Amino acid sequence: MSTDTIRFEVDNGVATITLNRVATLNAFNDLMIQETIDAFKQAGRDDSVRAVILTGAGRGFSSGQDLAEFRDHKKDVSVSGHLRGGYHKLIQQMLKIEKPIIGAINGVAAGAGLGIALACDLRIAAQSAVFMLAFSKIGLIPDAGINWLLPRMIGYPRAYQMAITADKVSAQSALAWGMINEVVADEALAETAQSWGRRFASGPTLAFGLTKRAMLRAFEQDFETALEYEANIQEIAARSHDNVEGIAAFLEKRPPTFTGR
Ligand code: T3D
Repeated sequence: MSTDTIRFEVDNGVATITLNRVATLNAFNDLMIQETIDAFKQAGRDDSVRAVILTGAGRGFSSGQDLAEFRDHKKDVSVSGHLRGGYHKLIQQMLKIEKPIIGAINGVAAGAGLGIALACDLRIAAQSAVFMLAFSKIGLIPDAGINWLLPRMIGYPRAYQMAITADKVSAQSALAWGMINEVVADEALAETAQSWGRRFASGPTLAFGLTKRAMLRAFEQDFETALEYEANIQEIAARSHDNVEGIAAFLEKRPPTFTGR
């Protein structure tokens, strides 16, 4: 796996992917999209990894599509083809990984950078982070899954307002609107994210992953279908080591030792 534009580290069952094109506030060029996809694939394949953190190096999380590369691309690649071959594959990879993904939003998340932040399962933001749908400033519509994800999190009026004003939304407002899970002091972000990661990495990973599958699928299902689907998924969870261990630990009044299986 090449890591020219990202860093990839695994420690204590937690994989940390750091977007690392600091001079552009971690704008996504094609190489960074591909390397981030590969990093998520690696994190998904490695059984020792039981939680993933996505963050940015420097003062930005990600400023979205690299606009210099976008201008050059437009001559020979269709935008829709670029989205399908790049961001869509990255987001699909993130949704497919049945392990919790924590976005540690260290600075500005703009354009497709916000889309990738929203595709994380949980988000912790530094106090100084801002969220911005930059697209309308350059005559584009939101993409990278934002039209689907954002109105579900914060409601249509706020999502549409963010889209057509392209105003920056503070971390505190993002928290109040339900876009993120927690705001912490800037200097506490990395350790808070690692501590969440370690906590999830010692949990019942199979159940965490199946929960992600059931909840994401339920967005698309009617209630009856969702009930049926969760019953089938629970059947899988109920056959796991961690279910047996969890019940035994409860009855024996001791902490469980989950293996993730
Ligand atoms: O084909 C497809 O797939 C289409 C998909 C499109 C998806 C999209 O993401 S479209 C939206 C793209 N993103 C933007 O429009 C945001 C552009 N950036 C900004 O508006 C601002 O940089 C920020 C609000 C994010 C941050 O502002 P500020 O003042 O903190 O920083 P800055 O000075 O503007 O940026 C710092 C440097 O990063 C600067 O370079 P310099 O002058 O120091 O050499 C700036 O040019 C560079 N930079 C920031 N964003 C991008 C970028 N370079 C390339 N692409 C960027 N997106």
